Amino acid sequence: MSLDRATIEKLAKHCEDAELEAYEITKITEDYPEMTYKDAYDIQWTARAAKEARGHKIVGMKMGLTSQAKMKQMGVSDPCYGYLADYFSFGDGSCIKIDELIHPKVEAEIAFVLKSDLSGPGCHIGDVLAATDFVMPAVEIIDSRYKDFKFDLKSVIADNSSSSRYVTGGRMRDVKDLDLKTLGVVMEINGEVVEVGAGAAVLGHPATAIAMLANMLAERGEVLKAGTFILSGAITAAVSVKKGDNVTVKFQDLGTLSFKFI
Ligand code: 0L1
Ligand code: MG
Repeated sequence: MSLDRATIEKLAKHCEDAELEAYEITKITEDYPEMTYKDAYDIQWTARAAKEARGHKIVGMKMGLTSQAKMKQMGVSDPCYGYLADYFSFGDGSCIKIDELIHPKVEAEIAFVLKSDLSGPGCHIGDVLAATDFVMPAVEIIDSRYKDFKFDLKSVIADNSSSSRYVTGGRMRDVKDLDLKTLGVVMEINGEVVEVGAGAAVLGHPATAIAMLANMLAERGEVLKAGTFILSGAITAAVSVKKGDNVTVKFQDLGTLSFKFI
């Protein structure tokens, strides 16, 4: 049974207040076990509309839980998506205020920027590669609002799939010149290698995650417009960070990006 509109709005505010004021909440399915996947996305889209109504711009999308290892760890069988708001976005060399976040973790990702619209159903990796203007390095900073990062898939979807900040840098490249499946990544924190990975960690190929996003959005009648920036999902495991940490990620063929938590 679906939640009513008033409850969807109440829960959207509940999750968004926790994001804006950086405090933990318990997973919402504990109080609303009857919540459906559609309710979860309705909550996410309602919080997104609230940000836009306050003058924020939605600057992109993200796919989450895209690695088999992470899906297994969380006991879920499907990835999820979220939106990226203007104030989530940081450039290479930035300082990110950790006190605005709860328990952030960093994960290396490949970002796609589209040159033509992409829509489902039936969207596949070939459609994605043909519609991609360029790819570039990114690091996502995830920050589940749920206590101890403990959640289920519906709760995490309602919480905008843990989106909080992201950093872009390095070099933009044409996908024709790269093998995104074998593209390697080395993540260092304070000069120490903490994670390594390759693009295939993302559903076998990062473009698969973009196709999946187009197909999931089609269920709501939504299309990925030309120019959309999309984080395709984590290549590395997510690593917890603390104040003062310097994060550097080296991407094969795409350059390096660095930033600091202050
Ligand atoms: O971007 C991600 O893969 C994270 C999605 C949400 C799950 C989490 O917070 O770990
Ligand atoms: Mg991510």
